[in-house]
Amino acid sequence: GFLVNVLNHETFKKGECDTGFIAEHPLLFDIAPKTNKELKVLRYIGEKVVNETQGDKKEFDVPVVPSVIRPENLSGTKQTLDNGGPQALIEWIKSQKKLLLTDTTMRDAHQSLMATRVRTIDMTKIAKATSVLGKDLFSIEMWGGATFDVAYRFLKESPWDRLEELRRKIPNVLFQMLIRGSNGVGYKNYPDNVIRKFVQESAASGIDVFRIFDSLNWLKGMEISIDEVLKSNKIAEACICYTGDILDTTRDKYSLKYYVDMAKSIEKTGAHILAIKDMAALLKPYAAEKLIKALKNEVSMPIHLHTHDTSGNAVATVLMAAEAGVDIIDTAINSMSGLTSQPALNSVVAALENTSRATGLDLEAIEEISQYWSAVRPVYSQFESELKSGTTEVYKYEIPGGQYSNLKPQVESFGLGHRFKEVKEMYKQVNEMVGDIVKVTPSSKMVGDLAIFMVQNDLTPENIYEKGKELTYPDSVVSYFKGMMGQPMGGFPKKLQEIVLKGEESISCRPGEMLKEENFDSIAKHLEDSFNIEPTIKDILSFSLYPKVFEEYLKYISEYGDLSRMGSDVFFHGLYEGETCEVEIAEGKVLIIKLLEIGKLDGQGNRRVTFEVNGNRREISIHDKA
Ligand code: 3PY
Ligand code: ZN
Repeated sequence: GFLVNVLNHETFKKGECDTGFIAEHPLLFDIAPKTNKELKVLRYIGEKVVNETQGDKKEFDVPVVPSVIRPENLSGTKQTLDNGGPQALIEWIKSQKKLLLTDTTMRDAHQSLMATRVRTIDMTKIAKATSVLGKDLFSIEMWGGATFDVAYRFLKESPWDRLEELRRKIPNVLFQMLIRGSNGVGYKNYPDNVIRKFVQESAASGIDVFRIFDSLNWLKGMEISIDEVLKSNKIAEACICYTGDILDTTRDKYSLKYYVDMAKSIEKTGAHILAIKDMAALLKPYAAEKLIKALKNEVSMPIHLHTHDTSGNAVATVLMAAEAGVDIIDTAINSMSGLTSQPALNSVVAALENTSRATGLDLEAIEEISQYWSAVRPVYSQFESELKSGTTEVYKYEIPGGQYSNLKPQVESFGLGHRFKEVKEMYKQVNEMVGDIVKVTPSSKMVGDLAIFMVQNDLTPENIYEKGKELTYPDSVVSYFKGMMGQPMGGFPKKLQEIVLKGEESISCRPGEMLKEENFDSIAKHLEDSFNIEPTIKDILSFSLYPKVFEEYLKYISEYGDLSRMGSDVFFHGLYEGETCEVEIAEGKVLIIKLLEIGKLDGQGNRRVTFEVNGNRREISIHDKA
């Protein structure tokens, strides 16, 4: 199989060869990949087509990146913060009549719509255009929450590289991240020195606004993060997580007074901005008006509202909040908005044009960004939920947007797909059993885990105290009842706590006071010894947060290389026979790869996969796992 090599040879093309040509060029017969990097890329694509797609792939439109010219010294909210510090930014926010907008497309939108799978390359392609066409945004939420571990776990790329690359390409708009207080970007409490170092490194790498929350609205769980953000001279945005319904007077645990009191406590911490984090889309339009009005009267910090559109009511909620004087609103670019994602950015801009709260964003400009994302989205369709329209079911179940798109696959992984409705009903009942709590990562995961466990073991809120006595509960449930997620408002239900803990003690202090400091030097040594790398502090932090996930990532890239510059259609869907793609294997070094043939199964259970790489024929053998 050297014909392609012959046909593409420069000498052959020029017609300067005679009968000695083939004999004089032994390399023509060489069909093994030339470099290690090339081999790794071909092996990745080979594995994908042999063991996943069998070469079946539909055509995807190429997303059009709007061409823009960035004016010199384009300055925005980032410069207001960098030049004047947090106080200058806060004064600036307070002096604005317009409704300020955050664009969550690169974080919560895809976390809530497609299981957090959007890859860095799809963000960096549109980054420069976003910096110009979206220059009047207040901030871009593009980091934190689940994006950190998913980047390593499923996308095999470094979240730190994403942050730094986007920062280089968007120098003018504030970058915002979501941090789960003492749970960092993880699902459990971490030692204080991990949280502090993580905040420092995130700030140094480009994060300006830290949205900090505690999954039980327990202020102590946010203390360390707030303190470290203040020390870093960045913006501390502390959250009230919204749950229940302040319009429903029969549910009085989470009343207007509860939220106002919490806001006042937050103000005392020195945090700069107050966020209302409506992670489950429970804040109805008239409740938003009531809440924002009350908070505006009681605290002087700017207020930033975060909500989801699961019910279909979110734009109405945004407009009512705007009427009531909210300062900043979270929205997502239209083609990435709605349903479990944020309310539609472009629609809010349009709705407020020619009103006193007009946003100052250019509708035509952001429409171009929307078209880009609408072409990106189909590549990720396998990660989308089946939800096709808004549902008022959320008001009943109180399942957060990010969890909504993940719960179904999680339930299916337990073989309980056919009992999904039961699990959702149980989610509601479990919430009552564990004390009617705020549900957001990781407390929401705990409620979900227990709901699945109950359905799996045929437990009910009535029979659990007998039937569930001897059972071992999921880790998250044990951790919650031990106090390792913090303290829920109103305390733990004692009877349930006893059967879960089986005599083990629970704590009432801040978990960070009990956890041993992480030893960064010994992690560095471990990484050096085991993976032959010179670990950076970012590597050390990633290991501290997710030891197993980070190690698996390192192993993966040593086997397949850094695939972050491979197009997402190829990364997820491989190639079809005859298709050509370009993969950048290093800055400026591009391989033009064509899949020629997926060969027949041989006696060893392997298939020969034939490519053309930069005009040369290449063959590799891939084991067929089927
Ligand atoms: C997260 O913690 O990732 C969330 O988005 C919670 O709403
Ligand atoms: Zn959210």
